[in-house]
Parts: sequence; C-alpha cells; structure tokens
Amino acid sequence: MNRRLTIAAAQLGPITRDESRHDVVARLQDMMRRAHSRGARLVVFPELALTTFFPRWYFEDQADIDAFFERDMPGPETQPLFDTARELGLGFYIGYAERIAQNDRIQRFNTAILVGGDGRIIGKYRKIHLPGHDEHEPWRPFQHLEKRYFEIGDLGFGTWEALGGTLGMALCNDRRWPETYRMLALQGAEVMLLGYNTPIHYPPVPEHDHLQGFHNHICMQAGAYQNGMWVVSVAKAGDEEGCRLLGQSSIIAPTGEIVAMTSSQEDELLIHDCDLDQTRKIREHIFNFKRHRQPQQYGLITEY
Ligand code: CDT
Repeated sequence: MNRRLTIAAAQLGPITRDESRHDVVARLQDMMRRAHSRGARLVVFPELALTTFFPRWYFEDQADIDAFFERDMPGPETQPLFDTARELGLGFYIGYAERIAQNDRIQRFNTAILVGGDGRIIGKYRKIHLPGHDEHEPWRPFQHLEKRYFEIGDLGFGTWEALGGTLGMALCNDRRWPETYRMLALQGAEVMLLGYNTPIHYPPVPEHDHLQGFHNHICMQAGAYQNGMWVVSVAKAGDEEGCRLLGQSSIIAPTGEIVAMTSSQEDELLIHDCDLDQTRKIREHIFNFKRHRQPQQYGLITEY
C-alpha cells in the first residue's frame, strides 16, 4: 500500500508588530487554499505564526506581553483557520503563544498544535528547549527573552497517529538537540513537524552569523537520517521589525537529503509527497533501534 502523505511547508515572510490577527489569519487561509489546490493534506506553519516574534523586545507591563498570547484555541480570531481546515479537509500544524489558567495560576507556553482535516485539535506540544535569556540585556541589538516569557513545556515529546502516519511535533530550538529527534523516533514518529524563528545575527557569538543556514540544516539532516524520519521545517523569514530571520524552510527525507527548500524570504509554499515507508529503509536496517542501540551504555545522557 502506498503511504504517501503530501505535506506543504508554509513559510511566512515577516509579520509586523501592528499587523492584526485578522490579517495574519487571512494570509494563512490563503496559503491553506493554495496548498490544498496543489494536493496537500497537511500544511505546516512556523513557530509563533500569529504575531511578530515578540521575545525580541523587553516589556515590563504584563499586559503588553499578554497581547501576543492566545487565551483560547480556537478563539474568535483563529476560528477561521479551523473552519478552512474543515472545509478543505486539510490538516495543519501551527505555533502560537499560549496563555492558560492551570495549576492555580496563569501559565504561558510556546506551543504548537496539530489540527485534523475535520477542524479538531489532534495534539498539542509545548516547547521544551527555550533558548535565550531571562533578564533584560540592553547591550544586545535585540533581545531573545523566551526564557522570561515562557515556561518549559509540560507535555513532554509526543506523537500522534494521524493522516495515515505517526506524526511528532517540535519547535525551533528543539531542532538543534539530538534528544528531540530520538524521543520522537522512539515513539515511532515518521514525520517531525517544526516551525522556527531564527535571527541571523547571534549577539553573543556574532562570528557564527554566516553559519546560521549551515547549522540549521546540519542538525535537521542528521536528525532525519539518524532517526529515519521525515523533517518538515518551516521558517518565519525576512526582515521583521529590523531583525533578519533565516528562511531556508525545508523538507528533509529520512535519508537526510533535502528534497525541497524555499528560496525567498516571503510567504512561500513547498509541497512534497512524503513516502512514509521510506522511514523503514533506515529504521529496519542501519538504525534499527532494537537491534543496534545500547541504551544501557547511555545512562550519562539522562543523569547529567
Ligand atoms: N525561536 C528560537 O528558538 N530561536 C532560536 C534562536 C537561538 S539564539 C537565541 C533557534 O534555535 O533558532
């Protein structure tokens, strides 16, 4: 049986600070329609895809921070995405800032959800590897305050049986850590869905700026190959409020080969027929986990 899943990576160009949710959602709906007309059954949007990448600013007033968060998903402004998914029978992954009352307090997470073609939420992931810093550092040309504005995800790494395959989710900085891929692969993930916002300038080590594209792909190509899974990685790209964000959204095969990559810094769709059975050619052979892994030798990885 053919287990092809046609996936669209929906890279976004910049979102300005004053762009309304209504306008952003209209952009996303347009991409959903175009992806559907090209045969996609799943469309993948970036991390924090409903607003500008706000952790680049230090805010003191909690109300200013909360303006970037969603209290409900779907909420009144995001409901059209779910309606469009149902109308088209098209699943989607999207990242957003989640504000939720739980554990007797308000908690905030950098979150992604997977929505089915029936418009219902299938799964949720809350980002585990939060990069950056938690105090204002005025020497930087821009901040990266994810550690201040979000808590570490409390849902672990999960996978979901959906769209004929086993899908896992991750967010941005997670892609730099081998543990992310392995946690998903050990649960059978055939595709890792990932949105990102990656500034090209890295203030603490600017001599690595020219390597952003290389570091982006080297981790994901290795993660895909070493775990025998597809990786669909989707950027918010371009000059956003004076901060240049890396593009190079890509779809990577379980062999580690990049099979599609964006070439612009704008809204751009990549579509690829992902053969989910390609995962088996890796996982039943060179990286047959049951046969070749030696977990009893890896204790230090979780002890340290
Ligand atoms: N959004 C996100 O996780 N961005 C990080 C930037 C690292 S520099 C603080 C990334 O890994 O791409």
